[in-house]
Amino acid sequence: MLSKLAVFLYVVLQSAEPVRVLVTGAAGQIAYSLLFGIAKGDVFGKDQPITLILLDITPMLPVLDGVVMELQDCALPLLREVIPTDKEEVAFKDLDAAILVGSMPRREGMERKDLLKANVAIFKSQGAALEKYAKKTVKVLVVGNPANTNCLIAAKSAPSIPKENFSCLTRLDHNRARSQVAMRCGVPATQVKNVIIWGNHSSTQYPDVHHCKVNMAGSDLACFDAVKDDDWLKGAFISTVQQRGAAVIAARKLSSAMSAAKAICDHMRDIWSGTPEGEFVSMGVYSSSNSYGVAEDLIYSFPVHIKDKQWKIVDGLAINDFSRGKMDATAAELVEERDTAVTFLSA
Ligand SMILES: NC(=O)c1ccc[n+]([C@@H]2O[C@H](COP(=O)([O-])OP(=O)(O)OC[C@H]3O[C@@H](n4cnc5c(N)ncnc54)[C@H](O)[C@@H]3O)[C@@H](O)[C@H]2O)c1
Ligand SMILES: *[C@@H]1O[C@H](CO)[C@@H](O)[C@H](O)[C@H]1NC(C)=O
Ligand SMILES: CC(=O)N[C@H]1CO[C@H](CO)[C@@H](O)[C@@H]1O
Repeated sequence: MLSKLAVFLYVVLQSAEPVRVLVTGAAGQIAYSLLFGIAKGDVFGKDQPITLILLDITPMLPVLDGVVMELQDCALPLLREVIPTDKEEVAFKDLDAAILVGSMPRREGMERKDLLKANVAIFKSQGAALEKYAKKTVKVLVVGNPANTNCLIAAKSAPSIPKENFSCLTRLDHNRARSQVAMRCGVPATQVKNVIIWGNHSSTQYPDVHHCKVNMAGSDLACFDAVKDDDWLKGAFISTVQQRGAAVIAARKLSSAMSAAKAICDHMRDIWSGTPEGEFVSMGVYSSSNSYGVAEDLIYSFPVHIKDKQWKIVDGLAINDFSRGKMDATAAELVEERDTAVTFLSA
């Protein structure tokens, strides 16, 4: 009886303890949509209090103050504290989750190599700050581009945090693929499951529907049987998903922000609470065991199941020649980018 009471009290007190969540690039446009989603409980649960830590660069501190005011003005029940800062030692302290959105953007005339070098410097420093200040159980999600390689650099710079605790965002691409199929079939996106994004978050990514199921009129159909247009699935569908980011920029004159924020919430929520039985999602994760013949020591987007805050690559999916070529091409791009990035890491 007494011990049951103790367990009950322990659970109540535990859940009253806020999770400490960092968002970097917090004065930017993705963060503007993202922070509200997190603060209202979409990610860590409807009963979980939150302390939000907002990191941006020094010139953005005045903007960050405006973001803090708006968060306060939302009068949200779960938001216990908001801490704006430009200092890594404040930002990374005792973190439960870190969402790294800020990165160096491409400027007019900037060489690709120089851009990569600037990002390696940022993610090396933030990785070292995770190592030094965050909890060892911290879950790190990298969004800032080049997301896969930035994530790898952060993980390498935080050797005492398990590499499995680092992931990068390809959920936006995953959601785009899911929605394209759903619209084609005239069903809600929730009736489409198990699309896969393989590889880099770039136009070489491979949106794969060979294992995707569409629920129509009460039964699960293979995607190819539901869509009944193989040419579209092997052609325009793939290029639409690959080019979607560019299409949004062309139309909006700004990059995807609302949909990116939604995808970040989906990704971190699934890490926290798991994926439904029989379903998988796409995440950029550390490739360590040659799964699906992908080179080791990359952050590569795979299909994963998540349970008890652990992800596992879904294994045993059949890969045909069409898929193989596309999976290898996006891996080759990441190998090349990694090999350049690590030369900057040791510099
Ligand atoms: N992986 C994905 O699916 C995906 C999707 C959309 C956007 N992105 C990427 O997300 C990033 C953010 O996009 P956005 O639209 O919010 O950009 P944004 O320019 O509106 O905001 C970025 C913010 O990051 C800040 N920042 C820059 N360097 C920083 C540093 N070292 N520490 C902390 N903050 C820093 C900037 O000051 C700015 O406030 C971009 O790199 C974008 O390419 C990734
Ligand atoms: C991988 O994808 C990122 C994000 O779109 C991009 O910035 C990077 O250039 C890509 N890598 C290569 C080597 O093309
Ligand atoms: C997502 C994930 O793999 N989380 C792991 C992070 O590291 C701790 C150990 O420090 C594990 O217990 C988590 O499962």
